[in-house]
Amino acid sequence: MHIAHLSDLHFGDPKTLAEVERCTAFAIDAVVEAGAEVAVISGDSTDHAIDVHSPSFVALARLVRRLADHCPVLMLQGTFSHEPPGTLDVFRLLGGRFAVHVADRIHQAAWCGAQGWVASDAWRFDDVPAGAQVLVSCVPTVNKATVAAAVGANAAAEAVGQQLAALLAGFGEINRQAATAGVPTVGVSHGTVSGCVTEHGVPMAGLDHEFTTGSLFAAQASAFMLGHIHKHQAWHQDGRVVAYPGSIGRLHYGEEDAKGCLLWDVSPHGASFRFIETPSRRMLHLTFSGRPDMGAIRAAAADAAGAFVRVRWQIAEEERASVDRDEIERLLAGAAELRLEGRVVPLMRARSAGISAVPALADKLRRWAELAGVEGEPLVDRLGQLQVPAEQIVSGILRDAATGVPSRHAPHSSSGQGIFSAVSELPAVDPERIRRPPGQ
Ligand SMILES: [Mn+2]
Repeated sequence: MHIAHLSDLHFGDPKTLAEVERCTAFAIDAVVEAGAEVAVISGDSTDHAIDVHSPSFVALARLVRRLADHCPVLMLQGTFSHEPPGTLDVFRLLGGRFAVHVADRIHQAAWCGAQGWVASDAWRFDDVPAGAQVLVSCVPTVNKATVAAAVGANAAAEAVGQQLAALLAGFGEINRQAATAGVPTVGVSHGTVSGCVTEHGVPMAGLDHEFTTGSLFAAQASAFMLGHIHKHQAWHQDGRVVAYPGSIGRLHYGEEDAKGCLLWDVSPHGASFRFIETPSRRMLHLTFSGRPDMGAIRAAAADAAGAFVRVRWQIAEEERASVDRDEIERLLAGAAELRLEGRVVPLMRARSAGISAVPALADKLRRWAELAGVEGEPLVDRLGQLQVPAEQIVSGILRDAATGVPSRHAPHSSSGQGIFSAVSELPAVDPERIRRPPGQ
């Protein structure tokens, strides 16, 4: 049986509507063309709660309807923050040549041709329904809060994994029965497989994820169709396959891989799939650890036409003015979107190498001045003046004020001048530097 598998459509954000609509429409055209017999959307059809009058909602409904006019559709509940519970209810009413089955509880569903979708009352069927053409075990997003209420917040994540493993293994028997009867078996869920890699290349290790590949394969379904992780990836075992198609469109900078959907070929004893790439937008990110390299930007400009481009740089405070934003904008004028993200590193971040090895405070100051490129001796002189007892400084100031004649009241001053005259000689100092001394 040929089954189309789309996931993580994320309709809702007006800024990405054009992207997700174009990619979803392309994917549906492709799977219709390829003769998909059933379609599965494995969660996160929406990005957040959306109003029914929003263009995103209408676009999604129109596309799901188009799919339902071609073949039976199964929509699974995804992450609650993306798809608030109840979001999918309306799709049951959508109509179309074939029914849309909404899977928002743990159960099994079978596509039975003329009888349409048949769902189990309990978490599984006792027997494979008569006329079943495919048996689908549905495990929508698990509400960790419910589990936490039962076992405590600290244990909730691991408990979810353990309970899901027991549940999945529980589907094994009926799936074996179906296979024996010649019915293809499918699992559909939304969550993280321990050891998978996110769209940003981060491996998801640890035990606090919903699934392991072992627990998924234990369900004995020929194909396990997953959603949640936006990077396409798959695992194989004895002809059985677990896979994420990844998100249908490119939603964020840094997502390098091709985007698309899967067209599965599922038999009672095994599965394979073909990845169908969608025309996701090109996103180009240029990152510089210092000043933007105009040569590199010029070289990238040829490729930037029509792409979404982000240029990031990191620059010291005093070099801030040396970045020619206008020139960057001019070079990348052909981009569909241009984001310039300059990060100014405050002076306070500068480390003074070797300063900790110098014992005397005056020498530390000299070393700092040397590294910071400022003249140090006048500062060392003032430091000496500040190191006398405060009373002595105050009485000196009061004496000066009374006589109107500055006197030498700072005994360590090598310049032989008083505080007032010394201060008047100080170079203009950026108040920021006074408030945020180096090393803090
Ligand atoms: Mn998602």
